[in-house]
Amino acid sequence: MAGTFSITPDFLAEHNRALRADLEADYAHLAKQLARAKLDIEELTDKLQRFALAIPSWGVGTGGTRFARFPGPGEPRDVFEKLADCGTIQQLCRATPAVSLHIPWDEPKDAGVLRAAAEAQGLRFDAMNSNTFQDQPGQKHSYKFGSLTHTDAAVRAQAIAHNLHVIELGQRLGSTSITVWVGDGANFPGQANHRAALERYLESLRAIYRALPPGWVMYLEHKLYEPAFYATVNNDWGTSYWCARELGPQCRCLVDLGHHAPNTNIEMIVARLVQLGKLGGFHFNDSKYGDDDLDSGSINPFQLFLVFNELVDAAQRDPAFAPAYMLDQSHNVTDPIESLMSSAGEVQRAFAQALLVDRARLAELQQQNDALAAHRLLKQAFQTDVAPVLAMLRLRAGGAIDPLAAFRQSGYRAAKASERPAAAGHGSGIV
Ligand code: AFD
Ligand code: MN
Ligand code: MN
Repeated sequence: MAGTFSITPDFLAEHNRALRADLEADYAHLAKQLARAKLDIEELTDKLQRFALAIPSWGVGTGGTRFARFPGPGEPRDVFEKLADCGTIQQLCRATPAVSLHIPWDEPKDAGVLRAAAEAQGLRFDAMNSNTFQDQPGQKHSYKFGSLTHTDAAVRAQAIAHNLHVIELGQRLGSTSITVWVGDGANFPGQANHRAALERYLESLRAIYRALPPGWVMYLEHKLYEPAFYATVNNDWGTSYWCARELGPQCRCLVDLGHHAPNTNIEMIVARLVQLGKLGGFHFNDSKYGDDDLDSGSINPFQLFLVFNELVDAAQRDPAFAPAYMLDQSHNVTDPIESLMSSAGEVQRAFAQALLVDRARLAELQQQNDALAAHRLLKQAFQTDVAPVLAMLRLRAGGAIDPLAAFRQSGYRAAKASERPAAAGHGSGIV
């Protein structure tokens, strides 16, 4: 169960007292700057207030690579300790009120107890994640050669049954969606029949889709490669779109920023999926070479901005447009809580900057084919320092003006290190 240390409201108030005057001055300055462009800072702050990002339960532990994992002190050892860390992130950042669970890693003994523990932390459960990319103790069939697409119907049935269990558990936890990502694919040309594997994938997905309760959404997460290095069954957005369309209205596509070839124009994929009515949600992270799972905004913040530029455009055309936002990162060399807080801020920042784009003016410039002026318009929004808005949001919502500094000063990690002596064998490895 969760330990006893938690950051107190008094500590937070003290932290904020020291930074408040500077923040107010910066906020007032930005308000003037934005007013010159006919933008109301309070309107911007209000729109951002409604932005929510889910934390992946597996993100609060140290990740790892195929080579090694270097655990940090005080890592959570079970789902309750993960919730405590997620609650702390939300306490300081006020942008992450939801947690995305991975089953069976987070399988609870009693769903009601887990749900109550989340509520006590001010958290709700976002998308449930099924796991058929590794074998679980005691399972009858191995996923070594695939799960939902396996050549043996008995293996497929086992993988389908797992997904049905995850949906049923999610219902008891108050979740309303499931994300299906499988590692199924091939390492050798000739190993698999590409068409037959995709047919089996769709057939298995149909069985899961039929079990979706009303109001639930199933997200399909495509991935170019890894763990299969020659071919992956759901390898790109086109395949993902086709499957989602075949399945029906309760199925949509999820875009993980790391699951594309280098230099792919991801914002265009986002625009296409929006246009086709199948954009479901995101896994935010950043990458340099592949599925690196680096911290959001650490490598290519402009790309993140351009993704949000499409999302803001979509929301303007359709006010009901509401994709699910989640972080999906692997923290190998940082304190995971710090990385998740910093990344939540980066995603919020990209959204805030995208909200600054004068869309009517942009449309005019596009109509006139004024390429440079149109580009400058986007750049101006991207280069605006919106940090005071993000900090003010946190302050007003009861969070920390500077979450990282507050976290470091609070002694949270040291307290958890003594409350949570390391448990052997925990951890998710590559995420
Ligand atoms: C994978 C995918 C997917 C999955 C996760 C598991 O991004 O989101 O749930 O990692 O760790 O690469
Ligand atoms: Mn992902
Ligand atoms: Mn990934």
